[in-house]
Amino acid sequence: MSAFTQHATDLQYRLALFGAPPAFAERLHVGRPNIGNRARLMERFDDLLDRRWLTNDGPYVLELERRIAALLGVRNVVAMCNATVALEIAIRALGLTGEVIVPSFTFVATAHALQWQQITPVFCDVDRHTHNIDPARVEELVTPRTTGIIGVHLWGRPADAAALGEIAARRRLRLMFDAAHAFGCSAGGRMIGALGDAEVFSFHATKFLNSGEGGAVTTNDDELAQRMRLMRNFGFAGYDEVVYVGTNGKMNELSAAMGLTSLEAMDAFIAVNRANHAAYAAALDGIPGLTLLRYDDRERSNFQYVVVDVEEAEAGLSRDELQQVLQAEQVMARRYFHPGVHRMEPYRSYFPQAGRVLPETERLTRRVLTLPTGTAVDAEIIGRVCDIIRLAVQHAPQVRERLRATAPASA
Ligand code: T4K
Repeated sequence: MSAFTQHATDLQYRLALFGAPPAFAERLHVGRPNIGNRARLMERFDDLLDRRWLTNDGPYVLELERRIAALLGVRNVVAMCNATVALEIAIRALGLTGEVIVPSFTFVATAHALQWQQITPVFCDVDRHTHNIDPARVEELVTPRTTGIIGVHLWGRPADAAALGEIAARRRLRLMFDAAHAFGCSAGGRMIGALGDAEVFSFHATKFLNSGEGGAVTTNDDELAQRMRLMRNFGFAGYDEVVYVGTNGKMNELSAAMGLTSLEAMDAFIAVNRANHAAYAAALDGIPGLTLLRYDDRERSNFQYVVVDVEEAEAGLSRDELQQVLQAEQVMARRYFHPGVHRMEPYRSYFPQAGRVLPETERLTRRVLTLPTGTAVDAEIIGRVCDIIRLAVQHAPQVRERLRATAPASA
């Protein structure tokens, strides 16, 4: 048998792309929810069913708000049905209009929450290393129509609140943060939650703190909090007195019960995520072209995202090729946040040239791959995921050839 045939035979037994059985019998997801103490959750469900109080500022919602406020060291926590509605309400309560500066390297909801209210998101480039909005690029985007800036703490790593705060104060803009990823994380040693005028957290099933669906706005501004409380409840100030245009942004009791249970397991979730991150760091070490995004040791982090940067020239495979290899093995690695919000509708029609001023965003959306973590994953699984990656990179030319040969004709 020639060396080449031997090679091909090996891969045939080792990678699903070449016909081997997938490494995992079931799909391994990036966003597998962490549950916490199931018995305690069931107790809470029983209790709320017994009391027949299911929503509208129920005791579990109030308890969740109180406990989050204490943990984050912020005066007000306004729980909501999800972070997208929380963003919309915070944006409206802050009086934002016209144009608001946001990164494009984020989940689409950050921009949609503005556009939904006829406010134009003006996309700002991000920093190559932090992946967060680049304060040096913000000021050139300010126009007479600009009313605010929304920073995103991407992957739970804090945006530069000091630099953004300085610009906002000087240009008389409101500043808020999309902190959807950042529950339990700190900035400059203080828990994220009291930065800018308001911060918005997500408690979606895939998030670090999970209430099924849910979110919250946190702020030290009591008046703003009061406005948001009214807005999330149709604007009702009493049984039949409405003082604002409002919506229904309330969190229900089942979600709050889940959120409280999740909150109680927070330290355990962090320990698992941290260990998973360390296992990835060890297992990916030395694979050419792959760099694991690190969390700052001086800050508190939830380690909820395992983010890998793929340098195609060194790995011999592009991020997309690596994703295809992994998906064949049932590892559902994700391309967050590809292709960038500016390349999604309606923004790509509104601003077809936006990519020209977003070179770092465009670069990252081609390189970043997010891998599975959380309580559904352990060091053994991570070892197997990384073995697949290592093997694929070692045999990059054959893998690339195989991918090309098996690609659908239209691709
Ligand atoms: N701002 C930022 C920066 C955000 O990242 C997000 C949300 C928001 C604002 C808005 O927050 P919310 O309004 O959602 O509270 C997911 C989440 O749906 C979304 O919440 C999240 N960001 C985003 C980063 O990821 P998708 O469409 O990419 O994935 P999804 O929901 O299909 O879940 C990923 C995988 O997780 C699934 O393929 C399977 C697995 N999964 C998912 C769910 C829901 C499970 O195993 N169990 C589950 O219950 O958006």
